[in-house]
Amino acid sequence: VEEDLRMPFSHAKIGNFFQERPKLGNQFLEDALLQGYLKKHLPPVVLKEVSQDLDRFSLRLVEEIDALGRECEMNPPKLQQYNAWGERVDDIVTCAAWKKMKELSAEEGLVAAAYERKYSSWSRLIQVVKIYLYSPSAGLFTCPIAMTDGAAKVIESLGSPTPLQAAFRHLTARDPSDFWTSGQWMTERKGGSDVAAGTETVARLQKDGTYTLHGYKWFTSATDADMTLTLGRVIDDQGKTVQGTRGLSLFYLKVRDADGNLNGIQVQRLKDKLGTRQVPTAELLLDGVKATRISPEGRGVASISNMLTITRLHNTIGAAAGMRRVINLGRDYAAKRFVFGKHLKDHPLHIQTMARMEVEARGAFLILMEVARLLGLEETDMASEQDQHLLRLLTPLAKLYTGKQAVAVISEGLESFGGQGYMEDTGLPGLLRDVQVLTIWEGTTNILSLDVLRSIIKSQGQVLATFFSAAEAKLQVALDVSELSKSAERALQALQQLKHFTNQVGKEGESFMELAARDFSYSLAKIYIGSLLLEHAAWSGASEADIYCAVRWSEQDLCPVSKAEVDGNYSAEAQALDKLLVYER
Ligand code: UCC
Ligand code: FAD
Repeated sequence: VEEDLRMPFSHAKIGNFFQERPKLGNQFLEDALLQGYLKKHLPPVVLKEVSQDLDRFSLRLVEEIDALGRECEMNPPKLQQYNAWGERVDDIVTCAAWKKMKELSAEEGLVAAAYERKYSSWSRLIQVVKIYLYSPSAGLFTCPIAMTDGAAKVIESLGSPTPLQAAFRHLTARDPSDFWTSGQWMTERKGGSDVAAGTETVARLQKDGTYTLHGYKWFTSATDADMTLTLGRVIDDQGKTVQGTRGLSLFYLKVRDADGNLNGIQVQRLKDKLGTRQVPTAELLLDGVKATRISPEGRGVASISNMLTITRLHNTIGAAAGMRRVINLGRDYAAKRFVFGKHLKDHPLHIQTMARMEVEARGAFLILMEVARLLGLEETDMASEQDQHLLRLLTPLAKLYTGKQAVAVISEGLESFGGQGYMEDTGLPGLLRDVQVLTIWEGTTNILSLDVLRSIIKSQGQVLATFFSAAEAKLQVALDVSELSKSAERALQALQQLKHFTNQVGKEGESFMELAARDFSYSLAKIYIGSLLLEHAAWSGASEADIYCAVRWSEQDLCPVSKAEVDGNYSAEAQALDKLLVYER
């Protein structure tokens, strides 16, 4: 024994110190802002019932679901194209944990809760909170959940016509044996952003009024789905189609027939991806797929936009939840890791770094709640015209802003574990791999910045006017609280700068606003999140941390578009110089 103590690294020994690992705790109970938000907004009876469910579900996450998520990561799907006898089968083989995720998603009502409307206008927000807790443990099953939710929304908004009633029942089922997931097939080789120019798929009318689809879908995620919504161009007897967005219609199809055979679909290959490896994402040849047209001819994009609203909200959930998870694990680790004579949590510089991450994560959470709250109002016919305008604007805004910030925060989060943050078997690198996609799918940052402009232009400025009055009303509340008044004033100044900027726009050339779109969207997001943080901090039940967070947020440049304009970033000259800079050889 004595010799062992003297020589800890001899023979088979590998030293006596083993770092205690970060532990996943009850994510509901550990989330002060989430608890505060629910307390502030939900009626007490609803709060009590919902809190019990979220507490129970969070325990299930720790005890069961988190390990399943890890299993999905370790056992990515495979494509079995041929069977032993050489027949083409195109089976997408997923692991048992992925299948279990489907079952428990139904059991927990992760889609159903939004459509049962048990809690009236709060139903949507409560569903979103549950998925927010689930997301980082879900092994990316949140991807099919998002599309399933989006498909249910499209069907509901079409008034659940007869051929779709059964599909709606399956998408919103709580019985795992009845539950269906949906895909969302929009992207073709020529374009995922420019869907109008990129869609080559044609739809041929059949005698019975259905269609057959012929085309090639370049990205289809969670392709093990039961059904999908997709876009195609109706082709007439002369073989002619209408080009552009006016030629696109929306179709519904089942992926397999009653015997389990693929419905005119060939799975060409599975994508080899940076992240989201848990999700089967495939290239599909549509070779006479039987489908039903569910939008008027030429209204495909407008009709699928309801799906985009939902999936973009889910993207925001993924971003906010990923940030929260890495911080919660990081702060547990900081209480365990001992360096330079004290725990990491006692090194002020380390905690400053984490506090900055926390500010971003809290901002993302509040804008997520705001979109969910507004959507809940809209879905229960309780939304005013202003609420609807705000929902249209904040949906792309929240997606583009939080997606981008989540990449930065989660990257910083990995660093907070030092070398261990880079080690696959800690499970941490997957968080970073998976977050990168949030800026790309469901519309890239630039495309969504242009969508923000589209929403403003289409409403003839009403969307923007609503934004100004909503942000201002929130800031006025904070103005009356002494600890917050200076920050509220700063945010009001930023709002004034933004107003000034938008008043100038009319005088500028055509490309000016296009060049300003991203900075403009960031300014809207920063100001609105600031107003949400300040409003929350002004609540009588707010904590000292809530107040500090709101103050910190307001210290940043909340209106970057103004400074960039003064610097001439959006001029025709800058446009030419940007090109010169990028292409200099
Ligand atoms: O990427 C995918 C991933 C699947 C996985 C899901 C996971 C979710 C998160 C999970 C978290 C862990 S699926 C593919 C997603 N693809 C996109 O997002 C496409 C990106 N591109 C765009 O968004 C473009 O802006 C397009 C495709 C919408 C532009 O198309 P058009 O045809 O050029 O657009 P138009 O002409 O501007 O719009 C046509 C109509 C107009 O209505 P009308 O005709 O009444 O004036 C628009 O107002 O569609 C309406 N519209 C919208 N309405 C267009 N966008 C919207 C919108 N966002 N909301 C409401
Ligand atoms: P492009 O449009 O070629 O964009 C390239 C770059 O150009 C981007 O930075 C973009 O911001 C920029 N850009 C494009 N147009 C403009 C403009 N007008 N102004 C300024 N900048 C511009 N699609 C589906 O339909 N279903 C799915 O299930 C699905 N799953 C996916 C899963 C994964 C893992 C990934 C990575 C993608 C998936 N996609 C899916 C596709 C995804 O939606 C598209 O890749 C995305 O919308 C971008 O389209 P694109 O690839 O054609 O890029």
